[in-house]
Formats: sequence, C-alpha cells, structure tokens
Amino acid sequence: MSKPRTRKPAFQSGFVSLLGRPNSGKSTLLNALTGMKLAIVADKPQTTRTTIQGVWNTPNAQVAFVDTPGIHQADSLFNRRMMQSIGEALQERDLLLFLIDSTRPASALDEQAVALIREAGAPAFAVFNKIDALARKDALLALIDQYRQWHPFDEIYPISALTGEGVEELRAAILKRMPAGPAWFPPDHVTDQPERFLASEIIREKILAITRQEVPHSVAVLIDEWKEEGKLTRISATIHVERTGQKIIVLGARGARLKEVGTQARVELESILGTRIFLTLFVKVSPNWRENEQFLKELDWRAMIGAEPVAPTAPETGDEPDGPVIL
Ligand SMILES: Nc1nc2c(ncn2[C@@H]2O[C@H](COP(=O)(O)OP(=O)(O)OP(=O)(O)O)[C@@H](O)[C@H]2O)c(=O)[nH]1
Ligand SMILES: [Mg+2]
Repeated sequence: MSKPRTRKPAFQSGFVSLLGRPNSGKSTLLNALTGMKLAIVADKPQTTRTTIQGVWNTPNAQVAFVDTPGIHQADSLFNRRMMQSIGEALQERDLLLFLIDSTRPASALDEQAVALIREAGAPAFAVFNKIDALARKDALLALIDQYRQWHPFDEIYPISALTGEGVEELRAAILKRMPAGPAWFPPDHVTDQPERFLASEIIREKILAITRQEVPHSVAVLIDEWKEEGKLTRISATIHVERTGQKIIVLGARGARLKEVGTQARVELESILGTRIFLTLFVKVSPNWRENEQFLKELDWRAMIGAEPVAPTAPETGDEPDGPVIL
C-alpha cells in the first residue's frame, strides 16, 4: 500500500502597509512585527518621513511590511512629499493595517484618514493600538463602533505594539490573508533602507527625544562621510535646523546636549552595525529647507543609493556649521 501523500503548504508572500495618523504607533509596530529596530520612534507626531520596508521571513512565508509617515494635512513641500509616499503605499497591497491610538478620541481628521483606506479598496484591518495605556477598556468599544461606522474594516485587533499584547494574534491573521506566491526578496534582506540612512535616522531619533516644540519638525540629518576602516566606521553627519535659536537648543550649554545625542546615537549604531563607530556631528542653520527641492532630494535616501557621500549643499545658510563634536 502506498503511503498517503502529504501536501507541502504553498509558500505565501505579500505586501502589507501600515497606515494611520501621526503618533499612532506604526513604526513601533513595524519594529515589533519584524523583531528589529528598523524605524525610529518618538513621542512626537510626524517622526517617520518616508516609507520604510521591513521584511518578515518564516520557513513558509515572506511578508514585506511598509511603514509610512502619519496621515496629516500637508502644509509644506516636504509634507506634500510625505503624503505622496503614503499614496504609493496604498497601491497594490495585499492588506492594509490602519493603526489607531486608542487613548485619543476620534476626530474629523481621523475620519479623513479612514477615507484614504476606503479609496484604496484593499482588505484592511483596524488595529487599535496602545491598549496598555487605556484607563477604561469600555471606551475602546465606543471607539471601535465609531471606526466601524466610517469603514467596514475586514477585521479588528486591539493591541499594544509596545508590550506585544495581541501582536501574535495580529501576525497570525495577517499570514492567513497572504496569497500563495514566491519569496520576492532573499531571506537575508530585512529592509530597503541603506545603513547610512538608518544612521541619520538614529541620530534624528536622539534629537527628537531631547527637544520639544518646533525643533523636531525643523531637524534634518544628512550623512557627510562614511568610511569603513576594518572594525571601525567613521561617520560624520550634519544636523540641519531652520533657525539659530534651534541650533542653540540642539547644542546645549557648551555643546553638552549635542554630545549626549552623539553618545546615545553611537552606542545604538555600534550595536546595530556591529562595528566600532567614530561619530562626528555638526549643527548648521539651513533656513527653509522644507521648501528646498534640492535639499529634499539629498534627504531622500532613494536618491542616495549608489551615490558617493556628498557634502550637503544646504540652501542659503544662516551661518557656519558648529562643531565638530567628536564622540
Ligand atoms: N503606551 C503605548 N505607547 C505606544 C504604543 N505604541 C507606540 N507607542 C508610543 O507612541 C509614540 C509614537 O510611536 P511611533 O511608533 O513613533 O508612532 P508613528 O505612528 O510611527 O508616528 P509617526 O511616524 O509620527 O507617524 C511613541 O512614544 C511610542 O513609544 C503602545 O502600544 N502603547
Ligand atoms: Mg513612524
């Protein structure tokens, strides 16, 4: 008698975009789903400025997650670019995850954000995040009802991207929705962003963590130099701000704040890149960079690929760069 043949499950693969209003926890979830620090996180809105891919590999499946900037009203050239990248992340996806900060009441802006999901026409889950911080769980039910009225989401998941609560259930549900298909990326491909972009982001994350008000939106970090010398990587970067007052804030008394930023960034980069890092930071006032086409081009890592380190040609600069602060 012949043995009954067991059929190997078909390989599944797909693209899943993470969308939602600023600060809802999209990047935290990307990192949780992939188990890696791929996107920076801050308690400020509009932290993520470009789409960032993170690939999750299992023996039988490959899911490419795409983190996006928070859906917001664009008021500068830079913000319009961010909204364009969200538009791209809505196209041809197998699944959309719409993240909601459950600790905040729903507003008209949230309804407008949901409208983007409706227009995309792809299957979508509503992911109610930050349930660890909910004072009253029954408030969540009312919030879920509200979102259900706005859009017939395919599935609803309450989670905490921070503590991991509900993330495994979400992951299993995502997998069920992935179509049969080949692995689109080699198994060691974890992200599309180059190391030098990640480095500039880690530096920006440390600045966001220590500055308030208008500074986070005004900060851009460009890598000027990246030299690998055996086990040592020399990185030099310029932190661009829009005004002299912001430069003073970033520098701190006798450069102490900048030094702290550099130390924290270096320690994290050494652990991510697995090399010793020699980091040099400069601060420069670059008025109006958010409206400067050329500057935004340099900021876009997709334009950096294959490019040799370039000295940032900042727009009419207010003054000379400060530094270097060597760490
Ligand atoms: N309590 C709690 N905080 C969370 C959770 N997920 C994210 N946060 C916090 O919420 C803040 C925003 O998180 P991000 O992951 O940067 O949010 P985002 O949606 O990517 O934000 P943008 O990139 O600005 O659109 C950070 O302070 C996170 O630590 C969660 O599940 N619980
Ligand atoms: Mg983000």
